Amino acid sequence: MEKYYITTPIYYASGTLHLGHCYTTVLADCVARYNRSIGRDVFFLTGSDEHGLKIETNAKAAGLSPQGFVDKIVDGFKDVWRALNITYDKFIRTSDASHMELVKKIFKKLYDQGDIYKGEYKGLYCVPCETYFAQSDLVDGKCPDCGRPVSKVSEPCYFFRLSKYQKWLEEFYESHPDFLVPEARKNEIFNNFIKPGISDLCVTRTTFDWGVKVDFDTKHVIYVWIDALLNYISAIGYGSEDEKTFQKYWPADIQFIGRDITRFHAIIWPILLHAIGLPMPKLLHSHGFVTQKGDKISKSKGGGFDPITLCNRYGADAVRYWLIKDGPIYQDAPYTSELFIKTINSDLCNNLGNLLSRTLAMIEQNFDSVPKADVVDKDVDNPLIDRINNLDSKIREAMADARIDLAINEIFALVADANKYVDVTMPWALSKNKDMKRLSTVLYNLYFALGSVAYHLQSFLPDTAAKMASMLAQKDLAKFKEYNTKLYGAKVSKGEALFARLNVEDELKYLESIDPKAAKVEQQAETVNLITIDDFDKIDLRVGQILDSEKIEGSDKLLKNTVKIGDETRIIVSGIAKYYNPKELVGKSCVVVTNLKPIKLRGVESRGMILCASDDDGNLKIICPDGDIKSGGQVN
Ligand code: ME8
Repeated sequence: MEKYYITTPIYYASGTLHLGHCYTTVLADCVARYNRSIGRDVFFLTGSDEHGLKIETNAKAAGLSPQGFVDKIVDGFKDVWRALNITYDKFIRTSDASHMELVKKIFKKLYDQGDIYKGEYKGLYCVPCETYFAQSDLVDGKCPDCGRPVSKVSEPCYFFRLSKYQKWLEEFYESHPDFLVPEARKNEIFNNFIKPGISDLCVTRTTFDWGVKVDFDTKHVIYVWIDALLNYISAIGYGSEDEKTFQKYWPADIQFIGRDITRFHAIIWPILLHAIGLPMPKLLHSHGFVTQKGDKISKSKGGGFDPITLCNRYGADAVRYWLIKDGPIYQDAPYTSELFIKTINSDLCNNLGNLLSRTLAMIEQNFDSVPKADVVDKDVDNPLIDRINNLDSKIREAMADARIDLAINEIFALVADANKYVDVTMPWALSKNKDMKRLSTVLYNLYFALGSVAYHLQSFLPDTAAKMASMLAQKDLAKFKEYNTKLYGAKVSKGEALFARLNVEDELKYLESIDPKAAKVEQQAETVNLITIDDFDKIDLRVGQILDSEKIEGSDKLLKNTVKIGDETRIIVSGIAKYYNPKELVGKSCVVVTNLKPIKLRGVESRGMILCASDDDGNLKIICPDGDIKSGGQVN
């Protein structure tokens, strides 16, 4: 049996999970279920990341020991996964003794082989992100990832000699162009973080206690990211007495991660594995964020509805469906309660639920049981039958690239075709006209189409598939894999609606009442970006021409540009060095905010701002007028 090893990130046990967190795990669960359904021997891993200063601090604030604190949080994680029907095979905790043993062992091995060395770390650290930054990484002096202040730290520490593996990593990416998807994110990582040179990484801390200690120098706690990344191999027994599971499942076939943790997985992780002589995972799948108000949903920024509350009220499948259909497979995707409720109503309740109940009602009203197909109208029937028969290969194709979004859309394309088939064949008219022979065929085909939908939904919406199986009176949904005319005679039962129709207004009120903080963030989403024309008029935008541009010494981000705006020439510093070679900019037109307060960056006074456009895939371009406009021209 072919093995298939799937991992999610291990979630920080510093607080509860929100809807954004659920995205990764729901994706992974769909992939796990799908691969089991095609006969693979799946190992699906998730878990919790339990060490670090943030957890130590949160535990203290809660009046608990760190272990007592994470135990409670982890129980909550498991409740969320239960509510969402997540079928993980193992839940790894970084506080597991076997995991901690392996982290120590690998650290020692790397030290012994010269990959880890002792030095002095001086720099900046963001506690919530557990990440060190160089001054040039900061945005407005704050953490580039979470926007919070960073702390200055100076301490003896051990460094991981990542720089030694620079050439190897470059060659690895060049020879494995499909290692990291989406491609745009891979290019961003490669061009902006690998190519310019990888620095050695400080991999221990001495300022807190809660973590895995370096066993030959116990003042030092191992950096949480080294600790955390190793979960993917400790969980399957690497380095233990019995490595059978590891031997069977490593390398991972797919590792799901969010875009904020891609750098760690795309640089440190491969180097770590290579340094200890292990093969690389086959695929890193990096998704975007579920956003609210244009921002990543995060507890610290205002919440996100509690996944268990949503599952209890709307069913796990409603939440799963919304996440996989409209979620951020590659690009960020916004969540609003309205979108959520409307999607349930239109796709699940109307398109699927109504089709099912109407079909079953017509079978019950006109026949004892599912009728045998009789009179065929090839022109009308065959497109539906073809869609049923092609579905398996279309889903296989989508799932080979982990495109869970495309797979679910294929299933709902069959639902849409079946609804069209109802419109064209008009079974209620056939019944009225007593054309029972044609009606038999039409209802049989609709029955089969619904069976096919249920069969394929098993990997994505398991509760719905099970309910449908019972209503269709077929225990073994695999019978619907390929169209045939043998499944007549089943005693269907219409039962309750698959998905209750929701009153949008009532539900929005309900959601607001249970989570006012999250609802407030959503409401702001609608109004916060609106400014008046007077606000806009305050900004003086002009066309400028870049006369010269050069790198600012000591910064890998900043360019010092000399810009002509009408009769005036100004120096404007912009953080675009990673996207433009200075020479490329000379002569270009651009749009400048001219009335911005001057600011000193790396000792250079910057007067104004050059406007740029960027996207989630890491592209950035300066904005230019579409044709010749003299410098100094107004932009409005
Ligand atoms: O990063 N939308 O843990 P974590 C989509 N412990 N995904 C989101 C999200 C959102 N709004 N917010 C978070 C960690 N995520 C580390 C991982 S792995 C060796 C260590 C995703 O709990 C995020 O991108 O902060 C990440 O993939 C996962 O949730 C866990 O985040």
